[in-house]
Amino acid sequence: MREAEHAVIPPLQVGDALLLIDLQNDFFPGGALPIARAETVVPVLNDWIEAATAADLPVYASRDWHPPDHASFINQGGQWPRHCVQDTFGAAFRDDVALPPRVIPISKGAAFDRDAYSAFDGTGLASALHQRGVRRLWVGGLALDVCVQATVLDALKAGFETHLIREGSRPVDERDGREAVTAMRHAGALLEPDAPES
Ligand code: VGL
Ligand code: ZN
Repeated sequence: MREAEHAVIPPLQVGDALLLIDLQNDFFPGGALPIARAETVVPVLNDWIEAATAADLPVYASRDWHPPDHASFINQGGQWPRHCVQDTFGAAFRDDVALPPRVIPISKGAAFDRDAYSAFDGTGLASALHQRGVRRLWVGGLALDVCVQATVLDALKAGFETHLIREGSRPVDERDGREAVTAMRHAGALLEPDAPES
């Protein structure tokens, strides 16, 4: 039997942090806004969680955290099916993601009247990271072309060296996903592992 493959993880150091985006039931197959092959990110990100925890580095996990009649829902004139409603199963972190006991959750999209794709949007995350001395961020999760993209672009704007964990993210739409990777690279994001321009 072939041994399970593990993510290749570069040496991590003080000042690094892992930022996991929206690993919530609703974004996995069977959920309200399912992303194709989302389950493939779980073993990859679990390896990263293990490495970050072993190096005593902080792990942040954002969650889409919408009120029941959120402005982003189709029935409210928005673009998305009802998803990640606060305190529902769909909004819970997927239980095979090995979040450490000291995970730092970040709730976003909780305002009734506006959406927030980025984990930095309205959360105070940039100052929290700066205060903690974080300089380099590794970002993975869902969805590559929506909340991961918005988060990575904001992280770069906030001055962090920002790495996208490519195998730890999946898009809503494949083509949008490729465009998102290009846009992130052009904005200065580094790819982990590095890959030639597509
Ligand atoms: C997301 C669509 C709507 C995401 C959140 O987490 O990427 N996508 N809300
Ligand atoms: Zn949402």
